[in-house]
Amino acid sequence: MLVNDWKEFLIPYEQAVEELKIKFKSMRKQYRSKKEYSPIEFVTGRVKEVSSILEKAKKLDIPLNKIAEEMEDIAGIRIMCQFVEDIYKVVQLIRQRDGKDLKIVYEKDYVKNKKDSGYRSYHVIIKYPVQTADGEVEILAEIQIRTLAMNFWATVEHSLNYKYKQSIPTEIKERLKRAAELAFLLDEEMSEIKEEIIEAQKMFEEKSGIISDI
Ligand code: 0O2
Repeated sequence: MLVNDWKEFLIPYEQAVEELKIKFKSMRKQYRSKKEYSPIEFVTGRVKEVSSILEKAKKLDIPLNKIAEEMEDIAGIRIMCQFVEDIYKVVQLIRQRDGKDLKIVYEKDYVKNKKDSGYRSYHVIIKYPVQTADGEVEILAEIQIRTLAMNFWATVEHSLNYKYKQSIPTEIKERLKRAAELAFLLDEEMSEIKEEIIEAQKMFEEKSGIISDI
């Protein structure tokens, strides 16, 4: 595919990422304007780089003409939560939209079933309709839902994988696995005092009059 063909191919994915980011950010806003606790802390999104698409296609043996059908994470949304329980609340919020503005294809719970690397996150693969100048296009997108601690770990591990070209030395790998367990322990400890934390955050926001539009 030529550069311009890729640009055109990625347009609906870019649109989907922007729309989904707005939708989840606005859920957070709605909770906050009702002065309710939001299970969504913050939202990010990205369209996969062409070089990463090609690398993954090669790794998974996906022919170029099957990329749109078979590659699930060209459009990716990440939702960060404060507590592990919030992840499942967000999953519920997504399930409530199933058959409305999106369709759930399948879910992967890497929170309860961590990957060998130590990776934890909840993935929901969706089909999302995008209105384009040429009519409606349905694209696949991946929503990753994780705690702040899981996100810290995954970001660090992702950079190390990049540095070591997917072959992290065994000792660092072991340390990362331990770090993943410690991050999960942190999440569990925080959950134990969740109510205290939420109350303190509420008091702090009221005192300082913070109105966030994130
Ligand atoms: P990027 O750069 O984030 O886009 P697999 O075949 O099991 O390796 P698969 O089938 O593509 O992976 O699906 P899976 O397991 O749902 O993983 C998709 C995405 O989840 C990855 O995208 C990562 O974003 C994230 N992920 C999965 N496993 C790990 C892990 O061990 N460490 C980190 N840091 N992230 C992970 P990409 O395409 O790998 O990368």
